[in-house]
Amino acid sequence: MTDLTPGLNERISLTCAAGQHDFGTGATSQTLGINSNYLGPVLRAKQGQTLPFDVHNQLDTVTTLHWHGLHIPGEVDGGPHQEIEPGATWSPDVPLVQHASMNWFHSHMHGLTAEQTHKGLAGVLLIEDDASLSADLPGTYSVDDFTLVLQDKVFDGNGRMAYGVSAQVFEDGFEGETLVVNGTLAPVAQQVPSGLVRLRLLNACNARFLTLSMATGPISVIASEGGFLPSLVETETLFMSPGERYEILVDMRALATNTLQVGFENEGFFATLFGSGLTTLDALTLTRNSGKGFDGAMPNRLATLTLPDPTQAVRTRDFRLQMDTGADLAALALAWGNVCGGGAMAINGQPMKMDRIDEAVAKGETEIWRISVDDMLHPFHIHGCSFRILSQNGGPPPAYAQGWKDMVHVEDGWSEVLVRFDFDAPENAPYMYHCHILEHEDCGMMGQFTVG
Ligand SMILES: [Cu+2]
Repeated sequence: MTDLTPGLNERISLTCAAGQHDFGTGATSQTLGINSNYLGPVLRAKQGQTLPFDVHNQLDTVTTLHWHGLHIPGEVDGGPHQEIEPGATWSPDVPLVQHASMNWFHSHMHGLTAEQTHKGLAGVLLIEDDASLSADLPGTYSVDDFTLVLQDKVFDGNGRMAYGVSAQVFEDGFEGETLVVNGTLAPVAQQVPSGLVRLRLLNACNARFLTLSMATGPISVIASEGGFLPSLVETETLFMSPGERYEILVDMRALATNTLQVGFENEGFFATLFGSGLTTLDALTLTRNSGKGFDGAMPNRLATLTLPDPTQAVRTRDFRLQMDTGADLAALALAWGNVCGGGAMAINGQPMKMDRIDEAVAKGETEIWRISVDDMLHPFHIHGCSFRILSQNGGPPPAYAQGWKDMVHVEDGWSEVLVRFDFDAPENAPYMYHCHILEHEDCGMMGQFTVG
C-alpha cells in the first residue's frame, strides 16, 4: 500500500478500478483497487484539514466509498445513497474534525459491499493531531511506524483469489484459511531499528474475527478505532472483529526479533482436522537491524478520557439483530435490494430498505444504544460517530476496548454503547448502522437513521 499525504487543500484523486495482483502465490488474481491493483493508499492527514476528494469509478459496476470512522455529515459519508455510476466521479469535501485516529474507507454499495471490499476496494485514512504528532511515540512512517491491513483469503488450486457466496457463506460470512497482510501472503518480514515500533492494525476481513498475540511477551495496546487509550493496556491476546482497528507498540530494544501472530478459529474442515480452537499464523516478523530508532520508553499516560456517564443519556434505543427471520421476509428482502441467496437477515424485524428511515436521532443528544442478537457473534458498526462501550455481551468490555470505538461485539446478552452525533444526516443521506460481517450487511442486517 502506498503512502499518500496530501498537501493543504490539495485535491485527492482516488480511482476505483479492476486490477491484476499477485499475492505471492505466483499467480495473477483478478482484483479491485484504489489507485492500485489491489487495495488503496494509506492516506495521512491532520485534524482541521478538509480533504477535497475526486473519487472516480472506472469499474463496470456502481460503487460507493464510505469513510469508516469519520465524524462527518451524512452527505459526504459515502454510504449506499452516494452511488457512483461507472465512469462517474464523486467529489465530497471531507472535513477532519476529530482527534488522531485510525480510520479506513471501503465500498458500501448495498448488495455489493462484501464482494467489492473483499476484492480490494479498501484503504486506510490516518488522522494525526498536534498531540499525536508531539507524543512520545515512534512515528517515522515505514521505519518504526507501520500500517497493517489483515485479511483472510481463499486461493484456488492455481493460486488465484477466489470469492463466492452460497447459503452457508451468507450464514457464516465469507472466510478464508490464508492470511494476507497488505495484500501479501503472510508472514511478512520487516527490519526495524532498535527502539519501539508502532503497528496500526486493521481487520479488513469480511467476516473473520482475529485473535492477535506476540510470539514473545504481551501485546501493548495504545489506541482503538477513535483514538488513544488513557494509558497503555497490556494483554496476552487482542480479539479483533471485522472493521476494528487497534494500534500497538512492540519493544525492539532488548529483543532481536519478535512476531505478530494471528489466530484463526478452526471451522468446518479445519475443525475436523485440528479440533476446535485456534490455528496460529505468523503475520509479521520484526527483526532488529543495527539502526537506532525511537529511543523513548513505553508510554504511561496517553490521553485524557473520562469514564462514560450513562446518566447523560436522554433516550435508549434497542436493536435486535436477526439471523433467522423466517421465509416471509425473504421475498421482501430481495425486492428491497438485499442480496441473501433466497434468505433474509434483519434488524428489529426489518431487512434493510433504502427508502425507509428506521430511526430519527436529535443532533447533540447523548443516547444509549442496546444491541442483541438471536444467534452467533456479530460486529456492530454505527456511522458518523465514535462511541464508548458500556457493556459488551452483558459484561464489561476488555480494557483495550474501553476507549473511543465505532465497533462493538454482540453475541450473548446486551451490548450497550453511549453515543452522540454532532453532524446532520438528512433523509436523502442518512447514516447506517449494521453488522460488519459484510455478507450479513448485504443480506439486510442494516438499518438507517437521520440526525438533525
Ligand atoms: Cu452479522
